[in-house]
Amino acid sequence: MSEASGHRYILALGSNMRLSGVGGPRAVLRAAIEVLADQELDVLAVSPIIASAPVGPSQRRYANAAILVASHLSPPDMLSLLQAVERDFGRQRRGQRWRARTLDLDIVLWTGGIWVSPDLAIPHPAFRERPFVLIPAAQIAPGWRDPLTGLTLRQLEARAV
Ligand code: A4P
Ligand code: MG
Repeated sequence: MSEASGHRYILALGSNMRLSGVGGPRAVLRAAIEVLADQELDVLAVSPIIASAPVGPSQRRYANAAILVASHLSPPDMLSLLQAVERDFGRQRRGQRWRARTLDLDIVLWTGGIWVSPDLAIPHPAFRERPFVLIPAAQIAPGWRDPLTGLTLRQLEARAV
């Protein structure tokens, strides 16, 4: 699609489940990036897909990646789009917390700086402590500065790993 423009976003992708008809977590991420590229955004850069040990209650290893996109969508509209794609990938709730997940899509940063509303915070509140977000994000946008700390993704990555 190419009516993008306006804003740029860094999105984080994670999966630690197979999806029948698609494959394992890496295949899920590749398929999700293809689906996103058909939506109201332009995919400008895709990181390598990394394998990472689970943080939190899940036992299964994750595949993680980050993409840089351009889009006219506002943050709430971008979140709605990402949640619709997550639903398409059959994310299932198990027990009280999200444990294993077919696909998790988070907004890490956007060119508008800080956004805070009841159901959306940008920068993503946890990204500075998460190598599985910082390693791929620093590969596609090393010089992008976190508006809260003033540090670049490369600097945050060096601190976290
Ligand atoms: N929300 C607020 N800000 C944002 C944002 N910037 N981007 C809200 C996306 N969503 C945002 O998210 C819950 C709510 O967060 C959303 O409805 C949205 O309004 P969720 O993804 O539906 O639920 P969750 O995953 O249970 O919560 P949370 O805290 O986002 O989970 P995490 O912290 O993202 O943990 N280990 C490895 N190695 N790799 C991973 O990818 N991922 C998780 C998920 C845990 N461990 C992992 C990985
Ligand atoms: Mg999420």
